[in-house]
Amino acid sequence: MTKFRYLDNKRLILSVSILIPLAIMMLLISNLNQNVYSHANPTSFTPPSNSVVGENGILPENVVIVFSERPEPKASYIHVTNSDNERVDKNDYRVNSNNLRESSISIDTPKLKPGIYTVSWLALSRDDGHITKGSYVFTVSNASNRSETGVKEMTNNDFVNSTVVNNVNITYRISPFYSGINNNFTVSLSDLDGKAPTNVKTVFLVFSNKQAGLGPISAELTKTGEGQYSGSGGYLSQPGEWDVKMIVQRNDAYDLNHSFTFDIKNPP
Ligand SMILES: [Cu+2]
Repeated sequence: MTKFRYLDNKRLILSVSILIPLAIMMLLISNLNQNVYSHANPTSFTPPSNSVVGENGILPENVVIVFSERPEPKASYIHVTNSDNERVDKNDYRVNSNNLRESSISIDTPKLKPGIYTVSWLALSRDDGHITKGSYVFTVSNASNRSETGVKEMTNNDFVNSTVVNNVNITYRISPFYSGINNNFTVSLSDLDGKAPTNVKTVFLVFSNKQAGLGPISAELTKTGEGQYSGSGGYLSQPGEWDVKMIVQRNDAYDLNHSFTFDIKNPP
């Protein structure tokens, strides 16, 4: 009995002495992988984010997304939806056998009427097992609706709100504030003494519509004046409730973060 126990202990000590360094090594390797690859992030979109297609009569037949890591085809997806949240893709998600980081889906092109389309994607990385997701929008136009007939006659329906975050006044406006069309987004920043802050690097708006399963859709605004940041796009591609996160990145200061929610309707 004692002899067996002695042997067991010896075996235990031996296995621990091998397993612990092995576990530490594996931990180090997995950390290293994370630092080098950091999830399956998209590196390119076709059609590109916020692009206008169809003006020359040519419609995109596929949506192609290239990632920084290999998406697992059984668990990853791309969905393309119109502004009524109807799928306009052919549900044939695949990964390119010649480039395992490139995934695509076919578009049912007869369904591509002029309007705003949302591409929503999810990628389970085969390289580190992490899930990433997001959305972006593109516009289908044609020669006849190029001037977006009807927009000018729309009644003024702007969404305007103000807040103070870390002693910075923030006023934000969405115009004309209808879903499924291009909206203008403006953010105005001022200190409590009314001056424009000089340490602002970038202003981002990140849009999500949980009911429709859209987002996060990220939009970087452009500086258009002292303390003025704006951009335009079809980010609010569908009606309903949207959550928006505003992130103001600053030099030598923490980000300013502000979240807001609203309900948006289709144009009348
Ligand atoms: Cu990762």
